[in-house]
Amino acid sequence: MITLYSKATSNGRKASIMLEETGLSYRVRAMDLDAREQKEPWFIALNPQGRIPVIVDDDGPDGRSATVFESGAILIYLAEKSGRFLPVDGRARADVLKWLMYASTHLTFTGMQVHWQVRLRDEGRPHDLLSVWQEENNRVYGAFEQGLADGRPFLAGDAYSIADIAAFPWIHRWKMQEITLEDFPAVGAWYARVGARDAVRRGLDVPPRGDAL
Ligand SMILES: N[C@@H](CCC(=O)N[C@@H](CS)C(=O)NCC(=O)O)C(=O)O
Repeated sequence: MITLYSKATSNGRKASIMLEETGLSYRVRAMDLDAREQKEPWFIALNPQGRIPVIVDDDGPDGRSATVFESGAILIYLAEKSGRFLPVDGRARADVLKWLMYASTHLTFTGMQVHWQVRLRDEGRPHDLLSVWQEENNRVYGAFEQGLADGRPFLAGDAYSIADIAAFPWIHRWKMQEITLEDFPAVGAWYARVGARDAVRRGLDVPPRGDAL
């Protein structure tokens, strides 16, 4: 059995969408980030950086329990465990990994900066870097637009992959990021295509969040 320690945030949702997509059996331990459960010693023992998501797989690759943190690493681990959404070799694997890394680094980091700056603004606190990060975020959306502009249905080509799962939860927050989605038509079409998947819709609400965001 896999235990997912998470909250339905953009990073947490990468893991929950993947678990829903693969059909692997899992249970959820909802984390109260406001109560700072993620900084308690028992959780730091699972992830030294004290952040969600984390999975613990009782049935790891060598038959022993395996703990995995970092959402991108979780996606690769679950892809290899299930044999789905990551080609085993060659060009197809390289195409998935390059977009997975781009989504896991630039998109994720830039999205987090915008999120924090918006939060500061909404709390009436200084948010001097909001426009800087929003500009960078637009640049990142531009890279996704360029990648999808040849009409491919998914980031790595014809097949849905963990690259799409890594990117979707952050692009799902485009309104909060104050992105004009019409400026990125290929991204908009991709977003609708991925968002229509049943497993994606289910995974967005794990653990139950109670709103559509
Ligand atoms: N690079 C990490 C980022 C994880 C992350 O920032 N998680 C956030 C929620 S989206 C978190 O746990 N925040 C609580 C905290 O920083 O204390 C990943 O991709 O898993």
